[in-house]
Amino acid sequence: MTRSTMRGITVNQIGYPLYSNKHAVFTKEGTFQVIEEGSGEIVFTGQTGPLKNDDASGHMVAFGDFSAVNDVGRFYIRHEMDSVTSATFSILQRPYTELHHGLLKAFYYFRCGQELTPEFAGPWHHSACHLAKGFVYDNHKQLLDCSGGWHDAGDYGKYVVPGAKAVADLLLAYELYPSAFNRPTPIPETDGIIPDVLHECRWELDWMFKMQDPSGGVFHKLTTHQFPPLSTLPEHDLEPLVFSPISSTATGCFAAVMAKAARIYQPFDADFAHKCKQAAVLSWGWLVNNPDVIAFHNPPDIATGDYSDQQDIDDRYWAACELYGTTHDPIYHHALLTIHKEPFHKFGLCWSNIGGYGSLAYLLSNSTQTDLELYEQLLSDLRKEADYMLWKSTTDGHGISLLKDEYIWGSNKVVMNNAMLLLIAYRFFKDKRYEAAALNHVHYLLGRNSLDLSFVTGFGDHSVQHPHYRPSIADDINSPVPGLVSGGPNAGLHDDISKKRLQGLPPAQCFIDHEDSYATNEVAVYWNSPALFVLSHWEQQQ
Ligand code: G3I
Ligand code: 9MR
Ligand code: ZN
Repeated sequence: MTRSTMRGITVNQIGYPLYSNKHAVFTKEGTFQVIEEGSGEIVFTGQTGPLKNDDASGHMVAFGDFSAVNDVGRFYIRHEMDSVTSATFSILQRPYTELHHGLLKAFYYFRCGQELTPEFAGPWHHSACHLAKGFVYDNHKQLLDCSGGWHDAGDYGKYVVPGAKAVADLLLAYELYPSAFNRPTPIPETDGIIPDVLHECRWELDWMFKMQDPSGGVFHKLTTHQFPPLSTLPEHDLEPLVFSPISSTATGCFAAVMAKAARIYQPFDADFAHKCKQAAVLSWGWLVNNPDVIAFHNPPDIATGDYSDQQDIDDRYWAACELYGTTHDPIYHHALLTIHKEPFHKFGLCWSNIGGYGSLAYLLSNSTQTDLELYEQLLSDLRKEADYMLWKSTTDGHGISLLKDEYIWGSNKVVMNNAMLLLIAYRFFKDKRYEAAALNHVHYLLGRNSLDLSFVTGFGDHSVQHPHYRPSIADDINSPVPGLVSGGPNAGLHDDISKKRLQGLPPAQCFIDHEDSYATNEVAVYWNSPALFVLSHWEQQQ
């Protein structure tokens, strides 16, 4: 069973960079034309390639190459045998500027504990939420400040592990592409001195400090007992807030991201950088004193997201690598060399498998104590990983690195994480094929997919309208908050409406733009963050 696409021609609905490879995806072979929107002038006529079966979507698809069009403007595409035209798109030197701002601004909308004012939030303003103190689960008498940070997603929970991933992506984006952040976003802290992306991350880091116990252990999450009803505005969610127990995954990620932040903020605010470093060192001490996995499982009376993970070796590795990069202390070098010998995925960029950030910290560090053998090993592993993604991308009908069975919960995050890895490989090996493959992942996210849908709210002429995002469900504004990356197709059919409406569809079609579909159409900070990293590559000033 297949569902037909909205249009038989899909494109990146935002646009294509000048002089890049430009392809549309067709469901019919034949002659096509690229037409300038304003004048109606045909600027290019081409032939599609041959149709081939796209396993993931169940469609027959053909690429149509219009790379030769290098005029700046706004265009659409028409197939000779069809009256239906594609979405419109731009060709520009830097087509993603607004989108890049939107993806960063989304983090402002995710903020907790602060009034979002009309000046910065437009119609989506709301008063400050979740200001009450939280109870420590294991010690109900203890009440602690827990305000600030970002809501995780469509729910209002705040979880350390995914929060750390999101901050890491943003800090990495700034570290590798600083010039992409030259223009203000703007947010309340915009001062023209510290880049807004660092202001935004600090909002989350300041909250994270509150999640650290004096022992150095870090509480896994801060949530209510249950998810609030869908129609709840953030400031109306007044149920008690609970610090769930400490986990070794949260503690590892906390130590890692704090150590990374210490390096990044050093030139701007040495006191803050020092505070981050101290916090990281304290948590490392806890990890050393607690060598066994302290995995998190929801206590019986707590039903919010669990981010449960039986393995903490990747989190410990990331922590050791970042602490080494920041302090150059051989203790951490010894620790990371030891941990590296264990079998785990060295380039995972997902909350459940996060060791990749450790490997990247090591590869990007200029430290003189670098172990050459490990460095070479990591480089060769990075190349293998990128080559595998490249291979998958060349076999896929839409040019992305997802096999049929990789359309899981949050598949768009996998798409963006993979694009991120390809771009990092491009940085080391200067192989243009990696950069081109990463750009195909961007095209997929923004509409060149079998649903003809841009997965970023507010961006593209056919974009997600009904995300599983409580503020937008509960408000009376038609448009969703803009700049949010939807989870994307999930063949697991993990929610009722997916089970009902998507049964039997090919994996890439298992998506429904409905507010009830948390398993396909929720939004989350750590889905926005790799997208922001990836788009930063095309936003940098050459
Ligand atoms: O990794 C396996 C894969 O090997 C297997 O083939 C596939 C088959 O379904 O499953 C994959 O695991 C999935 C995992 O996500 C991948 O990260 C699980 O089935 C799936 O249940 C799990 O979903 C997680 C979901 O919470 C439910 O626990 C998502 O990753 C995670 O992003 C999501 O996070 C939620 C928070 O709990 C609450 N806040 C919102 C947030 C986003 O929806
Ligand atoms: O809204 C919740 C979303 O943020 C989570 O990702 C999801 C999975 O844990 O759960 C959602 O909440 C639903 C709950 O799990 C089951 N009852 C309906 C809730 C709202 O649709
Ligand atoms: Zn809040």
